[in-house]
This record gives sequence, structure tokens and C-alpha cells, in this order.
Amino acid sequence: MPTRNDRRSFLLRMTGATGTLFLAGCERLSRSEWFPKILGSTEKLTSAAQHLVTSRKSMAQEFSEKDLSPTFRSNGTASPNNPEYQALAATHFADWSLQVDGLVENPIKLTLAQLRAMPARTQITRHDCVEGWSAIGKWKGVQLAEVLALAKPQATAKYVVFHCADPMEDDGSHKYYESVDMEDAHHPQTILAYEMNGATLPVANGAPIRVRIERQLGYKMAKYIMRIELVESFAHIERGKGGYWEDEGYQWYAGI
Ligand SMILES: Nc1nc2c(c(=O)[nH]1)N[C@H]1C(S)=C(S)[C@@H](COP(=O)(O)O)O[C@H]1N2
Ligand SMILES: [Mo]
Repeated sequence: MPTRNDRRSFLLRMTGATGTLFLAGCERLSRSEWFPKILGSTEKLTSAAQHLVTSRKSMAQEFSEKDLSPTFRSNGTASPNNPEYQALAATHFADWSLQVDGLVENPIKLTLAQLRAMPARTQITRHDCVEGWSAIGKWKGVQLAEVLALAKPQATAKYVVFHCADPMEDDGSHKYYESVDMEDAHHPQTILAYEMNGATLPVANGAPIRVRIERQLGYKMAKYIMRIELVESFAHIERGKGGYWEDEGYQWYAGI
């Protein structure tokens, strides 16, 4: 069994310069949901270590129904402070649509009904937040690759940016955003999820859709997605680091 210290030094080795940030979160691990059931086993450490040396195309571990956490908590925004979003939520997102644009041949808008009509993937996976908690949840959604195929990315597109509804400042500015590269965007387990644990995705967990990027840390899994933009660089977006937390100093590649 790895001890907490093993885990901590592992995270420190992985995170390098941002280690202190992660360490602060790790101090809270003992009071968190990290350890129940298989979460204390060597399994994750081994697979995490392997991910450093094996292909990024490898699959994240999938679990079974009996492994599901009793609850999947909400973290960060639980209800976007955004009148436009709240109006969409009031009618269960009947008028919401996902805009896919930027460096694409075919900019599109897809309604929730259209996304739900596309081929679906269901996966039970573990979510790891750097604040020191983990939870296993079941996600159903459409593969991001399917959506991108409809929009036809241009050859110059290098990253996929998720623009979210929730402002991170009280004045409504600095909306949450995140990004991944084309390889992670096309990974089979990268899905735009509209269901969690067999029910419609709750607002607290990112309704109407949130992305799952299963081999990355929790902060990459953007909730309340309104728009997907394909870009060649992040220079024109916020502070240019590819994500809200990256702009605050977190690592862009949050692989585990
Ligand atoms: N739009 C948006 N996406 C977000 C966040 C957020 O505050 N806003 N928090 C991130 C973090 S740090 C984590 S751990 C997960 C939490 O997802 P959950 O609320 O389903 O637990 O969402 C991520 N995606
Ligand atoms: Mo997180």
C-alpha cells in the first residue's frame, strides 16, 4: 500500500514548480473522500506512473456500478451567476445550443436533443480534484470526436477550447474556460456528458453538458459549456494560458 507520503511525493514529483499548490491540497487528503474502497490501493499510483511512460492514447481505468461513490459532490461553481444561463436552465435548456466554431470548415450549433441523438458512450471513472478529493461517477455523453467531425477542424487547429457560462468574478467577468489538445480531444473517453449516475446532469455538476477528459485532473473537466472554439494558440483568450486555473498558475497538461 502506498502511504500518504508516497502519494504526496509522487504528486510533488509530477507537479514540479507548482508543487506547493498541490501540497496544500494534499494536506487535506486525510479528511477527504480519497481513501475509501479501492482509492487507497496501489492501482491508481501504478497506472498513474505508467501513464508517464506509456502512450497518451491509453484508456483511463473504468469501474463497475458497485464502485460508484455514494454521492458525486459539486466543486467550484454550483450554479452560474449568469442571467442568460439561469434563463436557459429555467426551461431545462430547451433553448440552449452548443456553438462549435473557430478554426473549423463548418461552424455548427447543436441543441441538447441533437447531441442526445448522436451515438452515446457510458463510462464509470474516477475524478481526481487537486483540492484533495476523488469520486467515482458514471457519465453518459457523446464523444467529442463525433462533434468535431461534424464541424471539420481545419489543419491549423491545435487546441479545443471550452467556453463556460460561469463568471469567476462578481462583476460577471472572467468566465471559466479550459482547453485540450487535438489528441486528448479525440480520445475515445473524451465525452460531452449530459447524464451523471443515470440521471440528467444536474446544474451543480455542469448542466446541460460538461466534458470528461478521463486521464486529466478535475479542473480540466469544464462544466456549463456554451461554446467550443478550435484555435491555433491561446493568445487571444483571457490571460493566454489555456484555462482559468492555468491563468492562475496551474499546469496546462494535467495528465494523471
Ligand atoms: N465551468 C466550470 N467548470 C469546472 C469548475 C468550475 O468552477 N466551473 N470546477 C472544476 C473543478 S476544480 C472540478 S474538481 C470539477 C468539479 O466537478 P463537479 O462539480 O461535478 O464535482 O469541475 C471543474 N470544472
Ligand atoms: Mo478540482
